[in-house]
Amino acid sequence: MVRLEAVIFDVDGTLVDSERDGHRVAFNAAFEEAGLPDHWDVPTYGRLLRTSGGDRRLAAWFEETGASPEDARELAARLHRRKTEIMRQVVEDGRVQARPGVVQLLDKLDAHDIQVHVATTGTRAWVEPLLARVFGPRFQTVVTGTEVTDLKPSPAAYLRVLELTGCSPTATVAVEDSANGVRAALGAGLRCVAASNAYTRDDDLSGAALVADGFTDPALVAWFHNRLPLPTSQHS
Ligand code: XBP
Ligand code: MG
Repeated sequence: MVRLEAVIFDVDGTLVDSERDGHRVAFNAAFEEAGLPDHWDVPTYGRLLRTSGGDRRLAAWFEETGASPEDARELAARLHRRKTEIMRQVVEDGRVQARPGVVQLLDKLDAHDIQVHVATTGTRAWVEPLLARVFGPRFQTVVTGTEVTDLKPSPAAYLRVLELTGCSPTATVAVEDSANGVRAALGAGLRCVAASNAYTRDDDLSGAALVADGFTDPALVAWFHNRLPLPTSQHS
């Protein structure tokens, strides 16, 4: 079995439960502030999550509800700027938390000197403060949707992490929550462990090496445990 050297984590829905009570709330606040009648309830937002990236999600919504492509793009860009500011505040207020079991996994990886990196399609302006607040300075490389123009399911963010770190794809695993994320990881030549959540329970995650219910799922804990390097004392 190949031993692990690095793990690359997705953020939204994977490291943190950020969609329903974080991004969705920020989008709705931006609609309200702009005097728009739009409002995304929990199931509607679940459907819209199939489009990666907040500004693209907004543009798809405005087109779907009758705007021309040009108007939809312009309105989406404006609203997304404000949504990003609101999301920063949501993060600062401590309203986005780590998923149960994530910190324990990160501690275990750290204890075995496994590198941890991030590949997300979210915007750097809220990703950085979120990672700092919830996890501290653990992640060595962070690639966001601000640096890569092709969002998941494109493998671009993962390829960029591999390029920046020089990690070998065969000794690296991605951790994702969604169909778009699993496709992105596989497209970069990585194995992927999927930790689904309430929004992605019915996604097609079948390309993943393991599909778990979350980070406390014994199957996920065992999967990582079995691939950790032996403690230094047992090497000799
Ligand atoms: C997550 C996203 C993100 C967030 C919103 O996808 O699509 O766009 O929903 O963040 P993944 P922004 O978990 O696959 O990276 O509004 O900053 O885009
Ligand atoms: Mg995700």
